[in-house]
Amino acid sequence: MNRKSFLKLGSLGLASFKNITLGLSPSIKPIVVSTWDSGMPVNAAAWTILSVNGSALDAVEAGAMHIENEINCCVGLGGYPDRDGIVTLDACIMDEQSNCGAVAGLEQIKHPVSVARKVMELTPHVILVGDGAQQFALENGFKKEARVLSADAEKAYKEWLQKSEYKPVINIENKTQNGPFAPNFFEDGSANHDTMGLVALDGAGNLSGAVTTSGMAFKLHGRVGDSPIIGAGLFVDNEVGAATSSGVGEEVIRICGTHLVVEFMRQGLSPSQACKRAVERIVHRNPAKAKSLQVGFLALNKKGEYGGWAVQKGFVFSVKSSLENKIYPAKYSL
Ligand code: SD4
Repeated sequence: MNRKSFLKLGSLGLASFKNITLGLSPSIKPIVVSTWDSGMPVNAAAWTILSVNGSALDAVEAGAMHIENEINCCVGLGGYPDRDGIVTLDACIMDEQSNCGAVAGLEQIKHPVSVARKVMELTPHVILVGDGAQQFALENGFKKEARVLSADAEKAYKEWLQKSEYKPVINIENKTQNGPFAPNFFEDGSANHDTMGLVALDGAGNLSGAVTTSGMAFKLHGRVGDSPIIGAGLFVDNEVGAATSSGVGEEVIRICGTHLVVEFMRQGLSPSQACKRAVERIVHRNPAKAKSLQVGFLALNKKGEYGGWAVQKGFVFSVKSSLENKIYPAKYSL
């Protein structure tokens, strides 16, 4: 190591130390942040690419694919079905040049995030839905998987069918656990989140993001949430930062949530303050309703600083860089 790079490393370390003592996230690259504690293995998959100078785009796709592979997880084909017992998947991806692609209501395809990337790279469009998305996937070499529910999903669906109560409440860890509708909980009380959103900053200083989900459990067939919608579930602006969301997608769509977070960062707010302001927009619109819903935002800026904020207690996010590999609880408004 020559003197110049040693000094650079020293000042970086010092800046990080200063930030940590001030309670701010350190400024560093590469870095990947993702929603929930299930983001830890996702970040590890993304890190295999970021740590060898790979692109943020490849890293976020690898991270999302990792969790889509987990058949007993909540996100991909192992996720909970819609009201009719069919698993439909939503995903999107966005790169540093504002290229983006998405799929919604995709059935029987294991890696919706990769189909979304193909939509971005091979078509002049941004979103493909339903049968058209599946047709496009098959034409591009993706395999059609059998239509089977994972053991967890089948059990939960059978239980839900007993009442067939259409009362989607998601991600409120402290409130739904004993409530009438708690699709995100296993018997042992552990959470089963159905969305993975991740954003990354690579060594070259470029940002990208991806989201993949089976959507809200037992949703109406055809319902699309925020996750595949650019500006709602994911937004990347390479000059400013990137953001992703989890929670009740309808609330995020109504305020163009992640676009709003990025715009707040553009105005100079830190990632966590930007997320807070977007959450406040949801709460302010309807404070009574906000008490019974959860939305969490997670943001990363161009400097590698990150932060999250949620409507309620319970939203956590995972961070991986050369400085740390950790899960953080997000602060919350209510
Ligand atoms: C949706 N935002 O479909 C997703 C659900 C989610 O963890 O985030 N679940 O509305």
